[in-house]
Amino acid sequence: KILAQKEREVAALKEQPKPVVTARKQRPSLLEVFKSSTVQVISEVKRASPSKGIINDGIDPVAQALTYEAAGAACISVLTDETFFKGSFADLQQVTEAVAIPVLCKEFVIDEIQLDYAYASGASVVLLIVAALEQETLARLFAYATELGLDVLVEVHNEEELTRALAIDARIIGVNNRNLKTFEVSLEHTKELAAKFPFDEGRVLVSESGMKTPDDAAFVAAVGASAILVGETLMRSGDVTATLQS
Ligand code: IGP
Repeated sequence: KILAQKEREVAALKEQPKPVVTARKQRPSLLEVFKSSTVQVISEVKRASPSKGIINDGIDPVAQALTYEAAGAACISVLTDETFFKGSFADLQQVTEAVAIPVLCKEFVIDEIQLDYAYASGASVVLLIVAALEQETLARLFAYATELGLDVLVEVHNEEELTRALAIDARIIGVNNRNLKTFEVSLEHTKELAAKFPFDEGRVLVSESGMKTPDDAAFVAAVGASAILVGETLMRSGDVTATLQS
């Protein structure tokens, strides 16, 4: 359903004039940031999701992002999908203007035009979901994002997808603990794929979704994750700074 919606959005974006790129800030590269010995946090601005409905649509994305940054987040992730996640490229633009750390455009990318919008909105990182793309398209979008100077987080959920991510030489690979088809969540996915992960090649593993407690973070860090991607737990927290720092 999401991908069908994306096809329509891409067709509409192609009718528009190309987005204007204004001055872009220099931001640290994710690989640089992830060299730290402590587990890094990619903190997400996420108002809603298909699996959870409304999570928190009362917050101001900029205020939330500034809190994340001040609390020590390594990167801010901003959902830009409107239909299913209540995000927007306007949210992304406002957040990139407000913070200095890397910003990830969280989108279901199926076409270069969406990468143009991510770039024009000031993002320094984009997501490519292996499960959503044919291998040839994945390779083409990865090359295009890299050409733009963007970092690419390549998302996988099983061993076959990990093999496909390695085939395009992805260096930053996210294991989504949530199955996007069934919404089932288990941190065991990170553990299983970490066992097959070529850490020795300088690639970094990001554990995505379902992180609720410091123990969860410690569990994935212990199997080799350099970073975790956290949305819901931070969006629902009454004390975002304390939750992030725990
Ligand atoms: C965050 P959570 O369970 O902490 O809210 O998950 C993030 O991993 C999740 O939003 C996500 C996602 C995605 C959303 C991971 N991959 C792809 C949309 C598309």
